Parts: sequence; C-alpha cells; structure tokens
Amino acid sequence: MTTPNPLADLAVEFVGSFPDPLHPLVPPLPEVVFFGRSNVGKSSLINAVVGRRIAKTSATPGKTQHLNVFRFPGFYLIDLPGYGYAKLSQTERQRLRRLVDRTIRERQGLAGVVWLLDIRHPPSKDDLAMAEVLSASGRGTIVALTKADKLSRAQQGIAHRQRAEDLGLDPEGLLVTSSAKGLGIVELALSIEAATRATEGRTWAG
Ligand SMILES: Nc1nc2c(ncn2[C@@H]2O[C@H](COP(=O)(O)OP(=O)(O)OP(=O)(O)O)[C@@H](O)[C@H]2O)c(=O)[nH]1
Ligand SMILES: [Mg+2]
Repeated sequence: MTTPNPLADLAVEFVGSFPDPLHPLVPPLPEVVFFGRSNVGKSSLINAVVGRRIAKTSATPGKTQHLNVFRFPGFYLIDLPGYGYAKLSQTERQRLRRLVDRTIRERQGLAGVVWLLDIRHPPSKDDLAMAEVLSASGRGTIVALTKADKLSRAQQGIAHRQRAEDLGLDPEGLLVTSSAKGLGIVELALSIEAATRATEGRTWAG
C-alpha cells in the first residue's frame, strides 16, 4: 500500500509518433509496449502508471494510430494503436493489425509487453489471435485486466478467475487494474521497472 510508484517521479519526454513498426529508437534502450483491443484503456493505463497525462485518451475508439513513444531515463514506453475496432474499414483494420503484429514479433528492443484485456469481457477473436502472436514471440508479458472499477469487489474476484481460465493462465499472472481508481497501478509500475532492468526480456515474470 505504501510502496511509492517508481515511475511517477521520472523525467519523461515524448519522442514521437511513428507509422513504421520497426522505427529505430536512438539511443537503443529497453522498450515496453502497451497493447490490446481498441478502447480497452491502453493510453489511460499508461497515464496512470506514469502518474501524469502523457498519452492521448478518448471515448472514441481508434484514437491512437501510430507507435507513440515516450522516453524515460533508461527505457522507452510505447503506446500502440488498438486492434479489432469493428467500425474501421477492412483495409485500415488490416493495417493496424499488421503494425501491432510486427511490433510484437520483430522489434529488437522489446523488453516486455503489457497486454490489456477488459476485465468484464471474455477475450474476443482478435484477442485470442493476438494471444497466439504473443506466445509465439516468447516475449515476457504481463496481462493487465482493465476497468475493474466498473465491477464490485466481489465481481472483480470472479471475473479475475474467469479471465485466467479463458486464457489458460494462473490468476497470479493477471493484474487487476483501474486507471480511474488507481488499482494495481504501483504493481504494474514495479513490473515495468523490473522488465526494463532485466538483461533479457524472457526473464520478466511480472
Ligand atoms: N471506468 C473506467 N474507464 C476507463 C478506464 N480506463 C479507460 N477508460 C475509458 O475507456 C475509454 C478508452 O480509453 P483509452 O485509454 O483512450 O483506450 P485505448 O485503449 O488507448 O484506445 P485506442 O487508442 O482507441 O485503442 C475512455 O473513455 C476512458 O476514459 C478505467 O480504468 N475505468
Ligand atoms: Mg490509445
């Protein structure tokens, strides 16, 4: 409870917004990406975890279109566009899907992935497809269940176990979060810090 957020006091700089999933960052530093379905709360969770508004959020899905990169001392955080937004054209959906896919599969500097799922809903088809991309990539991943404030405490516990079961994971590997209420935020910040300090992405256990 009293553990301070290790990311809240760090200097941060917006590096840029890049359409190329393999855009090289200079200097090379460990990178952590936030990734998940459109509107799941990626940008909000980034803001919560760094303790200030750096990423643009919106009630309209599809706000984030490129890799938005933020530099901290010793690492980068990357806000990715959401996948699976049904109202986009097929072409646009494919473009975003490819951008996200390639980021996860091919970025050399990725030290960890924060994968977001809405705690209230079973994984969508797109989520399950992305779960395969993630597992094939072997990237160290932390699963953040978002918008927990929309459920009561009791419902959170039930949904937490259900989402773990949906994914075939131990509930311990899933972090219950709420950007709105600050739930799970310090834990997530500590995991991110650990990932960026680990010498190999694969050692990140969350
Ligand atoms: N109640 C509640 N609402 C949230 C929470 N996090 C995000 N939201 C809302 O969900 C909507 C989408 O949030 P964003 O953070 O912009 O979502 P995103 O995943 O970055 O969306 P895209 O970039 O469009 O893919 C906004 O209306 C937020 O206010 C949360 O913890 N609790
Ligand atoms: Mg966003």
